[in-house]
Amino acid sequence: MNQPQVVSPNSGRGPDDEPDSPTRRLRHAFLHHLFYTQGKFPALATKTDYYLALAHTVRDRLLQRWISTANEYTKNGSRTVAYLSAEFLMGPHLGNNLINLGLFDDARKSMSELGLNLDDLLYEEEEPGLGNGGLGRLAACFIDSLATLEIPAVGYGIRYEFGIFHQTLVDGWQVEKTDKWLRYGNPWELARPEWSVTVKLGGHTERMQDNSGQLHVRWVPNRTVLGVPYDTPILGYRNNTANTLRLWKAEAPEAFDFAVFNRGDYQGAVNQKVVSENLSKVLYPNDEHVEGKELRLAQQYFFVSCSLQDMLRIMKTQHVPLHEFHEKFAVQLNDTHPAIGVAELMRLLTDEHQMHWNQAWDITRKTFGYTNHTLLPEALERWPLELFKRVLPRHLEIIYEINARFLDEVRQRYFGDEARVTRMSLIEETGERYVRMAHLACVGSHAINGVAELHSELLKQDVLKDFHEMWPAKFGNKTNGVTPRRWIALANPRLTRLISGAIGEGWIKRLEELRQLEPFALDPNFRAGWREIKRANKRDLSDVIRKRCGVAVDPSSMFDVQVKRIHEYKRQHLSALHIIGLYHRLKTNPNLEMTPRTFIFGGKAAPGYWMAKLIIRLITSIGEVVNRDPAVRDKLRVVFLPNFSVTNGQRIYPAADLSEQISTAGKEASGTGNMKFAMNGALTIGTMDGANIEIREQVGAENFFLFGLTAHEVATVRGNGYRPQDYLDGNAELREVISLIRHGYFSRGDGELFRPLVDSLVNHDPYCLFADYQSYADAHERVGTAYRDSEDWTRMSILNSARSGLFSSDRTIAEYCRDIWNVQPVQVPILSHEDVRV
Ligand code: OX2
Repeated sequence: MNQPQVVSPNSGRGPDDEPDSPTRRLRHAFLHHLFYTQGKFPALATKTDYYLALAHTVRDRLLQRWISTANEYTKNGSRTVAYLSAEFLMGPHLGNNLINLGLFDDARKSMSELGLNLDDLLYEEEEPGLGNGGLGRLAACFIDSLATLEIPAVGYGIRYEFGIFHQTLVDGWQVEKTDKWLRYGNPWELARPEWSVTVKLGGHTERMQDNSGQLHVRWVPNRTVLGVPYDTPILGYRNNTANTLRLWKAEAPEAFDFAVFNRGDYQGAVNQKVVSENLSKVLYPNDEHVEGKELRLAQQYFFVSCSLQDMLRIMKTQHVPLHEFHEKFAVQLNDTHPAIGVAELMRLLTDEHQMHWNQAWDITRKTFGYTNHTLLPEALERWPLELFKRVLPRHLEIIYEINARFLDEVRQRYFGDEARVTRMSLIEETGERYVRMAHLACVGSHAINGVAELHSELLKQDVLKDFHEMWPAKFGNKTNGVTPRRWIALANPRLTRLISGAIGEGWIKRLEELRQLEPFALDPNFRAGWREIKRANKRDLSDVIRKRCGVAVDPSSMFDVQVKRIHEYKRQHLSALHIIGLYHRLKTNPNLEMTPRTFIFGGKAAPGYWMAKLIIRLITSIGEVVNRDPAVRDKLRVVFLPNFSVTNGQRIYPAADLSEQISTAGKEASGTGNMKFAMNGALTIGTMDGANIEIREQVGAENFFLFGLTAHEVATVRGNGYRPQDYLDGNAELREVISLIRHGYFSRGDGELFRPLVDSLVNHDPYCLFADYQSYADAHERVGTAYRDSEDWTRMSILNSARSGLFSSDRTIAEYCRDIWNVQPVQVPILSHEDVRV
C-alpha cells in the first residue's frame, strides 16, 4: 500500500491566491472530495486517496459536458456511430481528461501548492486494460477522435472485471498475474442499471402460427442474463463534446434463488449468479489466435445483443420508427468479434418486432460496416456448429436462412461454379462443420475495409477474394491512425512545448500542421532543443529501467526499441538473432567500432503461446549474458521491460531513437506502434509491411531504414519451397549465432532450452527470418553509421515527426465518417443545471 503523504498545512489557501483562480477552485474541490468522497484527512490519506480525490474533481468538471452532449444528441435525434468492439484498451483517464479539458497545468499547480506531485498521482491510476493490443487500442484512439471531431458516437463493449493480465518476469520467464483494475473502485464510470437489458442463451426454438396463419418463431432459452451498462465519458479535445463508452457487465437476473435456498442448497442458490457473472469476468488474452471456447462466443453475443437492444431503446425514446434503424445508427464491427450482430439484428427485427425478412435484411445490410484486422488464418473466427447451436440455436437458424438466400445469389451470378459456392458459404463443410464469422460479416455489411493499403489489397486478392469479385464496391481501405492527444501531448510534454513554441498549438487537433516543422529541421538551435528533449526522455526511461529491471543503461547510447505483442510473425526473435550477431562480432573483435546500443523490448505473450514465451526467455537470457560481460557492456545492453501497457508505452515511445517494425511482409495488417514512434521522432527500421509502407512514403525513403523481402517476394520464396538451411549455409554470422544458442551459450550450457525455437527456424522458419537476416543486419549497419552523425540524425528525426500528420486517428475517423458512416458533426452548446427543467 502507498505511503501516506502530508498535505501542507495551509491546505485550503495557496500562495498568490486570487479568490476565483482556477487553481484555487481545483484545490478546494480536491479537498472537498478528499473529505466527502474518500472520507479521509491528510494524515490518513494514501496516494490512492489523493488520486481518487483528483479524479472526482475532474469528473465533476466533465459531467456538464456529458449532460450537454446527451441533451443535444437527444434533442436533434442525431445520426450516431455505434462502434462495436470486444476490446477497448483505454489507458489511464486522468491525464488524458486533464489535457482535453485544458486543465493539466492548473492541476499540476494546485497539487504542488498542496505539496503533492501530479505525476505521482497520475501513476496511481490502474489503467483499464480491456484489450490485448493494437485492435483494442485502435478502438480507444477512434473514440477519442470521434469526440474531438464532434461526431455523435457510442463505443459499445464489455466491462471485463479482469482485463489483460499483468506480466511479471520470474527467472526470465513470463508469469501472469490477474489484473485487478477495479480493486479501488473506478471513478470514471457511472452504472446505469435502469437501462439494463435481458439476454437469452441456449435452449431451443419453437414455431407456431397465429390466427392469421402467420408463422412465429419463439426462442425458449435455458437461461437469461442481465446486461448492466456502465458508462464512461469520452471527452473531445477542448470542445464541449463528451461521448459515451458503454460497457456491459453481466449479472444474474436474481442474485439468489430462494426456492433452492429453502431446500438447503446454498451453493445451488447462488450458482446462477456465478455462472451469469462469468460472462464479463475476464478478457481472453489471445491476440490473433482464436480458441473456440463456448464462453467466448457467449461473451460476444452478450455484448452485441445488449448493444443492439440499447439502440432499439434509444430509438423508442426518440420516437424513431423501426424501419429507420440504419438511418439512426451506423454500426461498425471491429473485426469479427461482434459479427454475430448481423444475425441478432435480424432476430430482433423479425422475431421480436415482426418485420418481414426482406425489409429486415435490407436494413441490416445498410446498418453494418466490417473492419478486418488480420490475414492470419489462425485469427479468423469460426465456431464449431455444435457449439454454436448449443449457445445460439435461433441464430444458427437465421444464419442458415441468410446463407440459403446468399448462396442462391452466388449460384445465379456464377452459374455452375459449385466450388465457389462452397468457398463462400457461411458454413464450412469440409471436415468438421463451422460457422465462418468473417463471411457473415461480409454478407451482412455494406462496407468492408482493411486497415492499411497493403492489407486492404491483400484482403481483396486473398482472404476475401470471392467477396471482392462479387461486390467490389463494398471494399475500401482505411489506414489506421493514433490519437496525438495521448501519444504526443500527454506522453511527451517536453516535445509538445517545443513544437507548440515553434508552430503554435493547432497541430494537436490538425496533425498535418506538423509539416510546418520541416524548415526547423535545418535550424541548429531547434535541433539542439529537439536532441535535448530526446535525451531527457531517455533519462526518464533509464530511471524506469533501473528500477524495474535493475539494469543501468546509458542515455547517450542509441535506444533501439521493439514493443508490441510477442508473436512469431512480428519477429522479436529476428532482433534477438541480430543482437547475438553483434555480440559475436564484438567478442571476436574487441576493438570493433560500434555505435553503442540499448535494445529495449516489451510485450506480452498469450499465456498459451509457448513459442512466444520462449522468445521472451531468449531475450532475457541474452540480456543476462550481455549486460554483465565487461567486454561488450559499453556497446550493448539488452533489457526486457515487463508489463508493456498503455501507461508504459507513454514513457517508452518518446524515448526511442529507433523503432523496430520488422514483421514478415504481408503479415502485419497495419501496426500502430510504428506511428506512435514516428510522431515522437524515432526513425524506423522496417519491412514493406502494413502501414510501414505508408510511413516510409510520407517521411521519405531517405529517412527510413528499409530491409527484407516484400510480401510478393515472401510468397514467391515460400511458393518455391523455401529452405532455411540454404540461408544458414550461406551466412557465416548466422551460423555462429545459431550455434551459440544451440550450445547453450545463453542458457548456462543447457542445449535443450531453446531447441524448439532453433529447430523451428532451421527446419521450417515459417516467418522467413533467415531469408531476411542479412538484409536486416545490413540495414542496422546503416542505422549505426547514421546515428553517429547526431546533427543529421536529429534532422531526420524532426522530419519523421513533421511528416507523420497522416497518421492521426482524426484523419482515419474523418474518412470512416465520409465513406462508410455518412455522419455529420454536431456542435454541443453547454448547458448548465439551471437551464434544465424537469
Ligand atoms: C491488430 C493487427 O495485428 C495490427 O496490425 C493492427 O494495427 C491492429 O489490429 C489495429 O488494426 N487482433 N489484433 C489485430 O488484429 C487482430 C485480429
